Amino acid sequence: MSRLIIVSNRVAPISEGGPAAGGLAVGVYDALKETGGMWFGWSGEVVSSGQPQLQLVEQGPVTFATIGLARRDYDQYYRGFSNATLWPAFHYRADMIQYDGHDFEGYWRVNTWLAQQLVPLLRADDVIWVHDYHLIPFAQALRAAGVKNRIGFFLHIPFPAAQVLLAVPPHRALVEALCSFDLLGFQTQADVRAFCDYVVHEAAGEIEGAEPFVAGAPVLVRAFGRSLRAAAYPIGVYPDEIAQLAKAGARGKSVRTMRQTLHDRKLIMSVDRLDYSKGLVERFRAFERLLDQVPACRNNVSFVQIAPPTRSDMHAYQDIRLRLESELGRINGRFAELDWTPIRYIHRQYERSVLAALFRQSHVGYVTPLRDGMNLVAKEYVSAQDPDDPGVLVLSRFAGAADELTGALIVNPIDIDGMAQALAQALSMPLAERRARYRDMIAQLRSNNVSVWRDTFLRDLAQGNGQRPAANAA
Ligand code: GDG
Repeated sequence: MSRLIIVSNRVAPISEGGPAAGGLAVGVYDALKETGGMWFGWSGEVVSSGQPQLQLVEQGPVTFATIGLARRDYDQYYRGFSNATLWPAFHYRADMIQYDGHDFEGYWRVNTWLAQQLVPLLRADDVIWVHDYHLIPFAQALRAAGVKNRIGFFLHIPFPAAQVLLAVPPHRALVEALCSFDLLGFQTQADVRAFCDYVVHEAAGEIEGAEPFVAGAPVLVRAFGRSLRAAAYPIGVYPDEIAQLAKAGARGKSVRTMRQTLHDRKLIMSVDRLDYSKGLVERFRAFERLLDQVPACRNNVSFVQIAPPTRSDMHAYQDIRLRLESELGRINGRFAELDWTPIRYIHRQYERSVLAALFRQSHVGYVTPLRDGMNLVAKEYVSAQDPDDPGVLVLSRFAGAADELTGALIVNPIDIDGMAQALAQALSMPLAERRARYRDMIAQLRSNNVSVWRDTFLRDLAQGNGQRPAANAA
């Protein structure tokens, strides 16, 4: 069996309890543990003097190959083009896109340099799986260095509609670079459709194969003189492991203390990195609307928002934090009682087991991003429920997870009244309906867990780009 090489911007620092916050880290580490192989990428360190050095650490079946970034590279590649240009553009926030040509050059330069660091570690039959928007030019750089291995790419965030992508000045170079991969994986069919639409209408390319763009039946793409394949591979979780974690965690101290301070109140629960794509301000306002419109909820419902910091050295992230905390103060000031705080907001990370246990304790999982590639929290919330007395998921239609979790109450996060109504419905939903919705969702999560996601992608990658026969892989 070929060795698997995972390439991602950040190689997650692994501790006993698994990787720290971040969907990519959780999904990829779980996958690599099963197959063994190498995980290559940035160590998370910014090196202030001298050349960054590659470090190799073996941990069981996984080799971690990490390297630091020079300050200028971090600023241009990571903070600049990846997170100030691509992240807002790919989340449909054309109003927030910042563009600097030097950052774009830095993005390309760092991708080329990282690819050159990987080349000496490669064997002829390795299968290379590159992850996410930081590394779009990676295959082009490997090909330029003579690498002929199979190279696949999975985009964890949405692929935007062509009209939004056109706002990124070097859009053509990006899509051309994507066409150097053998297989492109997206979270949803809508993302595949958006990519194909760009290829056909903006790059005079051709698509063979038809909708629905399902995993296991990729379409053939011909563009920029290359052939490749593309399909949707919705990322999953391990629902049974999460359920175990949730059951065990319920006996832990944090959860017991929490239950005591809640008394008999119902609990609404949200967990997100503090990112402007996650719709936190709108979510707080919809909870406020619920308290306005359903007085019985006052002092009878508590909303806990856990929002660990992310990219906090960027202005856009400092702004969203200020806006959120100002809304929080206003809403709590308006409704709080001496013995009740409506929104408990925690700007810190918790252990996975505590989160899972809190999900199980809560009556509503409130997951309402403005845009999200998939959203693993939605899947983790459902997984953590008690099958006999499950909570209700309130889920944004703009999360990729909404395609699969049809048993959720699906909301539009812009529609504050609609979200308040969904919360009211979730809080009073009869047990039989909660069970039926849960059964529907948990069956879906079990049938498309993270192993299925990985195996389907890797199986399709092994079949090549639709042009070269598989025997010519190395
Ligand atoms: C990207 C895409 C896509 C959160 N807080 C803590 C914590 N987390 C964990 C959650 C979950 C993960 O981080 C977050 O994953 P999401 O999927 O919700 O969102 P992103 O980080 O934006 O991930 C996303 C994902 O990649 C995978 O493809 O679904 O659309 O944007 O697992 O539980 N974990 C711990 N403490 C926390 O405080 N331990």
